[in-house]
Amino acid sequence: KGYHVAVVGATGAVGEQMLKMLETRQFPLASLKLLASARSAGNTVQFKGQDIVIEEATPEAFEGVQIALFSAGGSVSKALAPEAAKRGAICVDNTSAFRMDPNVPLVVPEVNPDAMADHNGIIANPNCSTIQMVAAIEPLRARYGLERIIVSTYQAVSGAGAKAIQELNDQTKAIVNGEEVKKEVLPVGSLPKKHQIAFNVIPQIDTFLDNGFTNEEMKMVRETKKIFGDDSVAVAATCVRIPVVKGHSESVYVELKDDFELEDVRRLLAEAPGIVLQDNPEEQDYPMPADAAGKIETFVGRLRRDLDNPRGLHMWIVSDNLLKGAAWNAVQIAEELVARNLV
Ligand code: A2P
Ligand code: 11C
Repeated sequence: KGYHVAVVGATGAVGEQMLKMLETRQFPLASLKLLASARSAGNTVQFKGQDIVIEEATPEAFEGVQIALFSAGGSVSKALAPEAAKRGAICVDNTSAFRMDPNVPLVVPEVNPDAMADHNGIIANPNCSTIQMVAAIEPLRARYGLERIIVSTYQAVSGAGAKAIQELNDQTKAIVNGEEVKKEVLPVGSLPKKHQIAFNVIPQIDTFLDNGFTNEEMKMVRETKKIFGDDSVAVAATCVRIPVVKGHSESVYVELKDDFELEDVRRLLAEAPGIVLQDNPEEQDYPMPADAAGKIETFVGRLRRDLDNPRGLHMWIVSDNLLKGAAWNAVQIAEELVARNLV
C-alpha cells in the first residue's frame, strides 16, 4: 500500500533532505507532489532518478493528498496547512507556526510518540536544536527524573536556510582571496543589521525578546516543556551560530532528580533508540558535526559528572540539523503515522 504525499518547500534546504529521506527510507508512496513558490513552478527536481515538475503551493494542490510535509516557512504553513487539513491531509509541519498550539501535538518519536494520536490534521516538528537535545535527555529523564537543563548551542548555518549556506561559502572564499566580505543574510534575514559568519561566532539566532533571550532560545525552553509534558523542568539556553554548514552541537548540563552511576547513564544512552554513544576520550573520540552530517542519529559524548553537584551531568550532543533536526524527524513521524494506522 502506498500513500499520496506532498512536500511543501521542496526546493529548500530542508525540503531537499525530505526528498532524500523519503527515498532512502523507501517510504511507501502512491504519488509524490512537490510544491514551492510560484518562482519555482515548472522547474524539475530529481526523485529516484526521475524528474518531477514543481507546482505552486495553492490550497487546491492538496486535493487527494494524505500526508503533507511542510518546510516553506511559518507564513506558508499558517496559510496552507489548515487548507491541506481541510482536504483530508495530515500535515507534518517543520515550522514554528503551530508548535505551541494546544491542539497540535509536538512530536519527537523517541520521546512522545503517543501524542501523535491526538492530531487534528496538523502535527508539529520541533525546532532542530530542541529535537536532538530532548532525544538524548529522554532516556535519562525516564530513569532518573529531570530537574533542570542549561544548554549552549553551536549551530550550523543551514538552520537559516540555503541562502545562509551560500553566504558562509561566499564570505570564506572572499576572505581567503583578500576580497571584500558581503554581509546579507545572518544573523537574522529580516533584520537590517548583519554580521560576518565566516571565521566568526555570532551569539544571536532569531530576534531578541523583552526578557533578553532570543526567540530561538525561548523555543528551546517552551518546546522542551511541551514535549516532556512537564512545565516544572527548568530550562535556559544560549544559542550561537558558528561557521559550520551542517550539524548542530550542544554543550548540555542536566540536573537529575535521583542519584545516578555514570556507567548506567552510558548504558541507557547506548541502548536508546536513535542515539549513538560516542564517548571514548582516551581515543579522542567524541561527536563532531563533520562526522554527524548526513546521518540520522543523535551522537552523545563527553559525559562527566559535575564537580560540585553529584546529580549534575555534562554532555555534548551533535546531530545533523537538517535530518534529525528537521527532515528525518518529519519523515519518521510520517512512518509512525503509517505504523499506527493513523493515516
Ligand atoms: P522557492 O524555491 O520557490 O522560493 P530555505 O529554507 O532553504 O530558504 O527554503 C525555503 C523553501 O520554501 C523553498 O522551497 C521555497 O520555494 C519555499 N517557499 C518560500 N516562499 C514560498 C511560498 N510563498 N509558497 C510556497 N513555498 C515557498
Ligand atoms: C536555526 N533552529 O538553526 C533554527 C532553524 O523554528 O524551525 C529552525 C527554525 C525553526 O536557525
